[in-house]
Amino acid sequence: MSHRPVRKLLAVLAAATVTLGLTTGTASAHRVKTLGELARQHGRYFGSATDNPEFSDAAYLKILGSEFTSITPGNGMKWYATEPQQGVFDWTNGDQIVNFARRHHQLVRAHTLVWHSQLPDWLTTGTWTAEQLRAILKKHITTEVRHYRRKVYSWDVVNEAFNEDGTYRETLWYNTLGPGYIADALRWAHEADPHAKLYVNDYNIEGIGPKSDAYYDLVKSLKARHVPIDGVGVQGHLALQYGYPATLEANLRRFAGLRVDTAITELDIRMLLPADAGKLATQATWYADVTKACLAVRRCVGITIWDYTDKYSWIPGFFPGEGAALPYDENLQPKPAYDAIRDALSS
Ligand code: 9MR
Repeated sequence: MSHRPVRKLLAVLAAATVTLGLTTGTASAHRVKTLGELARQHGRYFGSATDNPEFSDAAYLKILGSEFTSITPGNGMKWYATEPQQGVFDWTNGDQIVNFARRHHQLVRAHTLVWHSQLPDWLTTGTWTAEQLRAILKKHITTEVRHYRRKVYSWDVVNEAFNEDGTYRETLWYNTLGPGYIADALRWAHEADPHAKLYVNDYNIEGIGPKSDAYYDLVKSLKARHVPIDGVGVQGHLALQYGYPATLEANLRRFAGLRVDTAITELDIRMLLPADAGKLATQATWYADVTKACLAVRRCVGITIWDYTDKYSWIPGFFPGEGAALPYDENLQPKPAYDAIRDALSS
């Protein structure tokens, strides 16, 4: 489905929603528009990550299914989940999320094929020659991308390939295969689903700096060699205490100049706890500013928040003493950030 631009795909999905009566006649005219609907007016999606354990929470699912026009599995499509034993594939978690998205006429941003983290033990404890590892990587990519062929809008093909200083991160992939693993992965993914938009994705590349420069150079070189690359995913794990990335818009724009899409793929804005009205107000401004930066750049196709509620955020588990990072609180109530995003999408 995804050979069409995101603008057209969103229109097709919206038409399906109306045809199936999922929005109700007169009520819909007066109903407040969702984040997804507001973003669609700009030809963008507004999405959320989700995770399989959350599927037992009916109140959570109601908002997930109605407010957003795109879904990303936070963990369900990672290597440890999809190929837990060599050559044995398990689609249970990924399929649950893709099926939910289909029922709710949402795009799927699929995440992720090649990463150094959340790999199965058989892969990290084995000793592999370059030839063996290359075959393992090709088989994994080909099998997973084929399984989700025509069901997902895009793939984060390679995740977090660079260090902060712009040098290659020394992962299993880089150390064994050299930097060529990135182009290989993109080519194999393209062969397996020629319509999926293929991304590289990373954190701390919101602003212009050595790490985003490395992506700029990478994309330029991939394009020059006709390697299939469609987009750069800017994760957007921000923290109030580290300041707002003021060059975000300029950064998104320079990638558009390389003829690739961009997307904000894992947005959350954490703070030192406890939260207070002042911090929540600053957070709201930041959410609005990120939204406006994306809307200002034609090739920024959408925004995904890294789950939508503080109830299921990864932050408190990874950064003790920090949290309150998402637009809905732990009781699934909208925070000031939610209204700020709405305002930014409404103007
Ligand atoms: O949200 C994911 C969380 O549930 C996992 O425990 C964590 C393990 O590293 O990964 C989280 O998602 C990460 C994403 O896949 C890549 N970018 C950073 C995200 C936060 O760690």
